Amino acid sequence: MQRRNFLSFGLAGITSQLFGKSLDNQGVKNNPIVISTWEHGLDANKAAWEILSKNGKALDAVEAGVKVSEADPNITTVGYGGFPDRDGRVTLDACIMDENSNCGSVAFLEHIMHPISVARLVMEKTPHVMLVGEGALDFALKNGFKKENLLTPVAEKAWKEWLREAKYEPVINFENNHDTIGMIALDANGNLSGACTTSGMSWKMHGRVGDSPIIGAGLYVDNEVGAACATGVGEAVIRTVGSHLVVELMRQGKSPEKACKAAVERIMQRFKGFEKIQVGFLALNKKGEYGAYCIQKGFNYAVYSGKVNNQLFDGKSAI
Ligand code: SD4
Repeated sequence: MQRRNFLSFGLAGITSQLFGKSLDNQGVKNNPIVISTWEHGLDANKAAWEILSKNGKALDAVEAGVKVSEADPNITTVGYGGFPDRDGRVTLDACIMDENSNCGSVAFLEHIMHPISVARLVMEKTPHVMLVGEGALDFALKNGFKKENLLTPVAEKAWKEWLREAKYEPVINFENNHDTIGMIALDANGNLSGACTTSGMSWKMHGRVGDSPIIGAGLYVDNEVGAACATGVGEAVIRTVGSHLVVELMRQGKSPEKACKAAVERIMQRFKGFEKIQVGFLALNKKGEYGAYCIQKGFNYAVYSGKVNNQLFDGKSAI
């Protein structure tokens, strides 16, 4: 008897090693996948896939993935190198959510290269979901994060140029205004997690917070159904609690793309002047199906899975 048990466990172990799949979590087996917004999602996906392809957790994958964008000074819309607000201050928003509906968020955070990791710590170490401004900074510093200058010479120059006219007019798909990274992953155990991080709209008012750190707006994960994230003008996304809406529409049976489309249409019904703004949603369901939809042409997203080798796709658009 004991020998038979030993043999069957041994075989299960060998099979799982061979096929690279985990057999825990009640035997659920899945093909991992990670998807993320915009072209810089390609580099971010690579870091996430490193973890997912070794049967790592979706939560660890999304954190590691978006950290790549946060640390890249050439991405002027996320983390280090992000364009500042109209007072020349780089203020960051980020949130993270796991398969158990645990979530953490930071907003209006300055001087910290990896707001997503602070958001994760808020989730794991505090009784709260969201910390903002100085409170978030104090919390980060007490937990070993370093205070850094995130305003790069390029961002400072762009800000000084903007100051000459000081006109606040977000430009559709202009990379400085619409390049938040939202990332969603499904791991080998069939668990979903997501992360979203941004420096927000360039030249925003000091203190402005967008949708990206708001659970339900910039990101939402429901491990029963799927997950969604948003990019574009946060004011429009918050008004419709966009990512939560997408997940609820998937719960009602819509495919990821159809759910994103319906959420975009809701914004277009409610938001006067939608012709002048971009909003894009990206979604993944529990089966690993994904899709996107946006108001304007020009939104793309990156997919990495066992079947898709880190490719960029165009989101369908309403206009
Ligand atoms: C915001 N949604 O702060 C963010 C901006 C963005 O791609 O998505 N940029 O409103």
